[in-house]
Amino acid sequence: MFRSSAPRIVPNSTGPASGPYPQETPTLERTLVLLKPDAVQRGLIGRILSRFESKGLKIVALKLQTFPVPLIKTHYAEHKGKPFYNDLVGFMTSGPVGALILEGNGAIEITRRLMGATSSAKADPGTIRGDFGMSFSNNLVHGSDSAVSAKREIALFFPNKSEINRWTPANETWIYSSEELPAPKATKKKGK
Ligand code: IDP
Ligand code: MG
Repeated sequence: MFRSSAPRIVPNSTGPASGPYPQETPTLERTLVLLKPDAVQRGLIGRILSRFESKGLKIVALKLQTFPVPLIKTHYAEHKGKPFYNDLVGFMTSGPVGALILEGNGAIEITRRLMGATSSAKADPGTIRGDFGMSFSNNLVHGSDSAVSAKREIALFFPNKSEINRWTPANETWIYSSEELPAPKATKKKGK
């Protein structure tokens, strides 16, 4: 069957399960990921992106930039006043940061699990922080922690919608079963 290249974000089914999938398939989500300055300086961009790509998460936006202090302060506003806040802002503005948006069913929680615990020293082996880091603060990656955070952070780092791509990976029908495939975007009829 022909599938549009433009997926839509759909809510979970709340009705009774008609098969093994509807209640288990998480919502199609987008999440913001930052490859922190330590990941860039240590030449780990490729290996970290590879973790997300290999999992089946789709990169829909990607850029490398040294972000301004006010933007990083806004991003980490929840930590304002904590002892590590100033160092965190200094660290995050010390050089280029990779910013990307990942899309996939359940992308927010899956990304956090791939990243591992905040302290790289304590993060499980097999996670990005657990495999590549030793530090609490220099912990390589950021990932949105909820749907509300993801929406806010995506708007902050990708205010220009033209930077966000709608595309269908050639292997998508192998990553998901037919029941789990992100639904194609409904085509608007003229005059409606
Ligand atoms: P998260 O990145 O796992 O969501 P948060 O608690 O939101 O962790 O903290 C944001 C970032 O602030 C962390 O990723 C880390 O870089 C830094 N950070 C958090 N707690 C500490 C601390 O106690 N000491 C130093 N840096 C910290
Ligand atoms: Mg956090």
